[in-house]
Amino acid sequence: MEETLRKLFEDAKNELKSADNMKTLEELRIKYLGKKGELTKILRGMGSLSPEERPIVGKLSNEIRSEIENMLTSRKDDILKKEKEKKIKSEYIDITLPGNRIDIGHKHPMTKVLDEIKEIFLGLGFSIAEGPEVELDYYNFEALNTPPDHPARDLQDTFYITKNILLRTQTSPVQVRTMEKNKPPIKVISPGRVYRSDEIDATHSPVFNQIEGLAVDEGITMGDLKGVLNLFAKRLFGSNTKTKFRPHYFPFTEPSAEMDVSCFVCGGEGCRVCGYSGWIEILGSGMVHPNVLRMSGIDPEKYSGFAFGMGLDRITMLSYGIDDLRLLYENDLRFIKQF
Ligand code: 2NL
Repeated sequence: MEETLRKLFEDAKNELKSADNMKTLEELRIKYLGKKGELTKILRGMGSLSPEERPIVGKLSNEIRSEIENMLTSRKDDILKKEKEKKIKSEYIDITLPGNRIDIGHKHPMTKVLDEIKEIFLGLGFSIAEGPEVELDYYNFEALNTPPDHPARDLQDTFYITKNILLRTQTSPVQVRTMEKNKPPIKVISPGRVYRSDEIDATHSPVFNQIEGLAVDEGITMGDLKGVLNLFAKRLFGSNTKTKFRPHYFPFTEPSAEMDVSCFVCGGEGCRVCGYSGWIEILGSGMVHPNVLRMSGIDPEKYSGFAFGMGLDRITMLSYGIDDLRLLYENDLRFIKQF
């Protein structure tokens, strides 16, 4: 019996040594020391021992029990310590590692160009004026000296809401409202969405963006117009940019001119962007028609002004070499992310 006990002790020692988790350890405790465990099983046979042997076996079994208990405790401490180390290791954060890059958004290419243009005119003392996209026919056409038979008034081109209410086709109405409310000197630019009943293609969209400008004061001349727009072109497209003014017609300005800039891609040599002409048309402009000043309550005998208008979509496309207007409105991230 003594031998059986010693064998049990050896087995227990070996098994305990290789136990490496709490579950196994608990199973071993039950196996050896539990109520139905190995030790109890052996001690049941005590009855058959002689009175001399009994205390010896009793003592031995007690020693074995307390040895196993000690071993269990020390294994338990080891395992807990190891598990804790493992946990600490797995949760360790190296705060010196570079962080995960977060995809932050950025400005739409058209917003970038708009910001640049605003900055240029703000620097020249212009303020920014905004107004409604749903306008009265009066502000969009009538106050702008646009005769009823002018092609711009074609019902086909304009989104009319009622006979007198429409979606603005230009941002001039904002400037008319500015003239009505303010005395000269007036220097404003009016960026904003405008609408035309166009079929969508690579260069047309029923909604697009325009920036207009207006300066009214005593003694404003075509020289001021050219000076301001020259400087604008150099700031936006680079200091080597040359400008060219070609006579044109707008109902709201007289005289009127379109401005071309020397091609900022080829420098005037001729390339695909400028259609091999060396020049790119950028904006329309002119001296504000006396009728327009008068209708907004400004005396054309005392004051004069210049005005201009440009398509933000077109300028953005030219600046970034974008060949399809629809790309600016689809907001496909694969496209937008390139700017
Ligand atoms: C173009 C041409 C232009 C104006 C807009 C304007 C505004 C007032 C009075 C007179 Cl309140 N004129 N605006 C003048 C000339 C041209 O736009 O091609 N736009 C895309």
